[in-house]
Amino acid sequence: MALTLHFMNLIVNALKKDCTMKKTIFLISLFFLFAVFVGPALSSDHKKGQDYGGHFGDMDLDGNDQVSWEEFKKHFEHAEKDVFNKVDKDGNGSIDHDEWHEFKEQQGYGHKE
Ligand SMILES: [Ca+2]
Ligand SMILES: [Ca+2]
Repeated sequence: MALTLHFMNLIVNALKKDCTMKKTIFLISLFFLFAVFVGPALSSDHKKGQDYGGHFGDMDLDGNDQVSWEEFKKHFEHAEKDVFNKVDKDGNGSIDHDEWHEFKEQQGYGHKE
């Protein structure tokens, strides 16, 4: 991570220079704050707060083997139409089994237990 390296460089430079202990401690604290709060946020940003995992059958409320946007919205609290359209590869307005499993594989959900 470029930002992490940047902070490490700051600390190293601070140590090299005739800088006070206070400044060094400040920079190290900053680094830890960054690692604890910003790091996890950056590494999980591809999910954008909504975890699109789940079983097809759980989403298909009326059991017609198609998940409509209405059903998708009910299943995912923060569902985005963009994501739905992306999953609906053939653009017929609903997600079928194949489209859903293809999407999950792309997102890496296929390897989760
Ligand atoms: Ca349905
Ligand atoms: Ca479709």
